Amino acid sequence: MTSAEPAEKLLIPVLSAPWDDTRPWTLDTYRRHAGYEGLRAALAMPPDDVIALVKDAGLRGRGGAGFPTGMKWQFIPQNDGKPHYLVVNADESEPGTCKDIPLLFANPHALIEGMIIASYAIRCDHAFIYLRGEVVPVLRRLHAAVAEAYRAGLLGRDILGSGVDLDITVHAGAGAYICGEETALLDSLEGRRGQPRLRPPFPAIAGLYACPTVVNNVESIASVPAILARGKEWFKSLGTEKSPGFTLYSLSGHVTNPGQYEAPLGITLRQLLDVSGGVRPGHRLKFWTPGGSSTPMFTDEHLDVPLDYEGVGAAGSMLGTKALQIFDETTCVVRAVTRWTEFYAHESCGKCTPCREGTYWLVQLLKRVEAGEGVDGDLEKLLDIADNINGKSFCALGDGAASPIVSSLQHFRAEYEQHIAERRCPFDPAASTVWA
Ligand code: L3W
Ligand code: SF4
Repeated sequence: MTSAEPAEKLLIPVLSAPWDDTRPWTLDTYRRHAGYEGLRAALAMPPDDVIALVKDAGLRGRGGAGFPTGMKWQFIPQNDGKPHYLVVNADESEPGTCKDIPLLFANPHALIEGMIIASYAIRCDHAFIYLRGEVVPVLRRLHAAVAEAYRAGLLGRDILGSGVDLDITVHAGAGAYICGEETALLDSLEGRRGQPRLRPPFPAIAGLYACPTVVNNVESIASVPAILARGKEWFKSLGTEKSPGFTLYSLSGHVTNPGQYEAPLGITLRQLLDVSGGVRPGHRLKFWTPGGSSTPMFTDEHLDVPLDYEGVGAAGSMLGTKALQIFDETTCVVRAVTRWTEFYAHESCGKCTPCREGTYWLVQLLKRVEAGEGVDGDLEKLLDIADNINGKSFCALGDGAASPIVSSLQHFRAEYEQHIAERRCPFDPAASTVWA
């Protein structure tokens, strides 16, 4: 993949292929796009071969951490006499991340087909979708698609005459970001307050109701049918050697055409901006996140970083959820980081002291710097608090809260200092359309 290729050739619609078709959420439309062919291929193979295929294809988790999906499935013990569960993490809430919800709204059968395949592979007969509770239209659509799949003999007893059984329960969360952390999600699904559990044991050993459980992101599971239908070599021909395949990038903020762009892993922001019409007219890129606000920010120096797990990691950040939030030169970085930090302070579950107390103090300091009331030493205090959260919190939310502060001070320390020295914010808030 090179910048010399025409922009539109860089896109590869797989999950998004039916999105512009008539009523793409229906079974009929999904079938017109080869829907449920991957399932037929899977049911013709022994379950272990399905796991091996997904592992050999190199599919990596699309929820943020990039953990190999097939390997996670392989961790499920066999012949242990316990029920096995599949839980799909559809609690998409990371700031800037908008790929699972649009995928579910437009194409719910891709997830359902993937869930049947994954459940068959790990020998599970009851799977769950934990959906972000605020998105009621998606909840309704998922319920309708699951009901349609039952009517078509794709769920329930003896799926397509294979002897395989599967029930799917759709569960709506109650609006807490922390319930996107896999063990907090499991607690919430069990009816308890959603707070992270100590790991290990990982859910693969003791997950839902203390039974072996695979927790996968929506996009990870929805990507499986195409691998079964088209083969692992096709999948590996896309992307990079260590990050193969296609994926959904969400572009938001100061771009001409925000939205979801499906492309091979390893594409660059420069190429995605070419496809999406670029930064809004008359403006230039100032900073951006490669994977949501939890991932260290990049600047215009990082336009050619390959957006795969290794490329982004080598450049000092994380691919995360592939949420590319774009900010132009009208954006005050202190203001942006303050808004994100308020989010983390609000969403901190309170279980551990570094995050519960630290995020509160970060907000107090940031707000006073933003308001032009900062004093000498505030930036050192910010870094000190961030250092006491990072790597010392119970779960990744704490690290995510520290990340924008550390990276923004690394790239834009002079802008913070200007707020303190001039005792005011040097930016016009009305000029930036993002942070109203
Ligand atoms: C069995 C082992 N399983 C690891 C499994 C583990 C999990 C997966 C990845 O955080 C990141 C975070 C956010 N035996 C295992 C094992 N596993 N070792 O592999 O685990 P881990 O700990 O590397 O990551 P995590 O705790 O799942 C996810 C980042 O994603 N993020 C934001 C995410 C937000 C969303 C959203 O809104 N949809 O996903 C952004 O960067 O910071 O680093 O399943 O059980 N030995
Ligand atoms: Fe809760 Fe924050 Fe600690 Fe995670 S890091 S357990 S969200 S207090």
